[in-house]
Amino acid sequence: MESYQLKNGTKVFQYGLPIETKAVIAPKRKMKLKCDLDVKFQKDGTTISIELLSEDRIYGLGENLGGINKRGRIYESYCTDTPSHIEDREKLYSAHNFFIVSGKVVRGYFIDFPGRITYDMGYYNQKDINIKIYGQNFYIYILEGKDEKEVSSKFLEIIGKSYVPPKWGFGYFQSRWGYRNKEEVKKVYKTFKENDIPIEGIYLDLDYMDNFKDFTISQERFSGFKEFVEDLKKEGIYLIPIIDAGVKVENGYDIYEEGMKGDYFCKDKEGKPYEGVVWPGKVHFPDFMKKETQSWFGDKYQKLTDSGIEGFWNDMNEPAIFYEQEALEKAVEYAQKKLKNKNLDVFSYFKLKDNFTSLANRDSYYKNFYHEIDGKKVCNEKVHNLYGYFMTKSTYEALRKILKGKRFLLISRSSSIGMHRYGGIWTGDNSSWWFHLEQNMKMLPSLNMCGFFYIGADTGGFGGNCNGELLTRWLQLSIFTPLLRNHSAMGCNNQEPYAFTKKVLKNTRNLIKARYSLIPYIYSEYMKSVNHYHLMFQPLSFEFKDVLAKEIEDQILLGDQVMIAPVCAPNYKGRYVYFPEEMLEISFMHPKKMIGIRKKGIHYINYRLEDLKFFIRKNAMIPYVKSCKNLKELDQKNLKILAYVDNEAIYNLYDDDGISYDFIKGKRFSTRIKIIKKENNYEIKVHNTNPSIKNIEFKIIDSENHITEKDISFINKNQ
Ligand code: MIG
Repeated sequence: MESYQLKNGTKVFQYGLPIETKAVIAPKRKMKLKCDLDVKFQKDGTTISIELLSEDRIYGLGENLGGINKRGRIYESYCTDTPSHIEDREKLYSAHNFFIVSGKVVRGYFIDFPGRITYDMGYYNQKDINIKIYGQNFYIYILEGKDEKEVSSKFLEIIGKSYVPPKWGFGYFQSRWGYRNKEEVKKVYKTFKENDIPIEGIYLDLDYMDNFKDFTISQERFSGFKEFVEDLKKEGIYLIPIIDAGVKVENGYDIYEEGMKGDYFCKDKEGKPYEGVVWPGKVHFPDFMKKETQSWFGDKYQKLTDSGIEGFWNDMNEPAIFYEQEALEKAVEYAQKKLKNKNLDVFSYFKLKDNFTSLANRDSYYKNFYHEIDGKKVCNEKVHNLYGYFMTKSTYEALRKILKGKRFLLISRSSSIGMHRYGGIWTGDNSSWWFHLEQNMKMLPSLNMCGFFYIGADTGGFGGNCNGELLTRWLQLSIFTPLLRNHSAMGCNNQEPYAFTKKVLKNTRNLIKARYSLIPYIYSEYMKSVNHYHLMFQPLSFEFKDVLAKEIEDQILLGDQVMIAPVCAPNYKGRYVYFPEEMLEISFMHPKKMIGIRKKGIHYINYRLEDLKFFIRKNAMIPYVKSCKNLKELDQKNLKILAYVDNEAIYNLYDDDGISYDFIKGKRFSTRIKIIKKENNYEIKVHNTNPSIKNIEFKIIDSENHITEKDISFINKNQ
């Protein structure tokens, strides 16, 4: 075993000869270190056990179901296309192998291994974490710190800065699988406009393609694509097309033919391109582990960027496989044999049925194809969790070149740590279930801990039929998530904000407007989190150390200044909220009566469908502006500040041009606001380098509920 230390003190233990995933980018220095982990090698893998004390809590593991506290459940890292996120689902589309155990001491663990890992987080045995790594070559990173914040920060530091979308990526996006043609897409936009609902863009699902072929456009449904893209862009609307991992096997299809000629596809046991079946029928999977494939496939995105496209979503990149030809044939054969002149008993019937229903994403398929890594053949199973990561990395690298210095929107369904530097993720095919709204919230801090910041769930739910109440409640959460997208599956009821009653339309419109008002805060918190390796969404327990705060699972902190507590069940007019400290309750939709201090403790909070509630922490503030129809029209001239100041509050409002990468070189704007409470007044100091801000309107509340209003005007001079 080799061991290393990273600059920030992280310890690294190397077992065997791991595959380099480049999840961590911090350089490592060889150093003799002792590993106190209980690591056991077995024939079929490695097990690690970690003792759990009764007070220990577990955080992290990114995209997974379960609580904010991950204890008491089983999880698996093996990226899979999971259409139904039921309560006991152990794995989803991504593999995020970082977790923190927090009790008397706080420790972070990252297992850098691209194959299957299972975690029993104190499920069978409450006193133990039992991890099984399906291999013997991996790195384990151990991070220590005084608290969860420090440990998660250290981890974010070693895996490198997260992907940053353009500012317009923070707008509202509408999506649906089944907007059949460009007229329908235009109509969606028109309806948003007519109903005065802000919108930034529309996602294009499989419908735009010709026969599910990547980088093609259906001439029947989306002819004149370039003009269509440009027309909408003139209105400020971006189109975001989907790209699938599998390439259709079809003579005459240029991508297929180039892929064959260039030897860019994954191979089967015999060395022929591996064949699976997905949307287009038979497909080959680009071998993203090969440099040549990465740049070949990446460059193909230009076919769409040439039409003015500046954003993509990479789908089915676990990769999802509906079936293998052979497996289907076997199932059919079995059925024919069983059915012929026979009276099926119930067990044979189940077996027959299962033969068909279990065809998708079988473990055996992933043993049947191979990648080429540094000239060596490696079975997919061994590097399974890297597929979506490397697909998205190749998209990112190509788009950086193609779009020159312009930022672009990029999300992927499958990911593992490392991919966070190249794109965001949506959390896959959830359902229009209340429980998934709650899961959405719980997942946010875990995703941040694993480096993913540009995140969001399908608002309203992907599968199933959403109703107006659920959509409204969901938006009350989603307007705080960096990626805000309402998306739904083909075949289910429409769920655009206008698809329900007038009342729902009014409420959802106001919520989306509120999102645009809050952009200064959301963007600022996003960028500061990424730049300074902080979490944007935190469990309460990371900030407050009392017993209750540690157990709160249905409220989280958003940035430095705000706590949110969405309603996640039907029929409620409010809910109980725990205040770990005094906070200012905001009814954002009712500016006149939106203010009230809540004392530390548990309070019942009215939370109507018409409202947007959040809570400003003590000695904190939030910036906002008037709403706009899309981010091109964002007007920050008149910045507003809502503050709760008991003695002194400071806020650094971050901003930049929103489209270039100049922020990396330090081209950023800052508005530093300091409010100090004096005897009967406030002293306000502002240091502003943001030329778009000309005036700041303050509304300051103290713990006695006294409201003070002030106005500060300045034309780009420091105060
Ligand atoms: O097998 O492209 O998660 O967002 O609408 C389903 C159709 C394939 C899965 C994605 C979903 C998308 C859908 N896709």
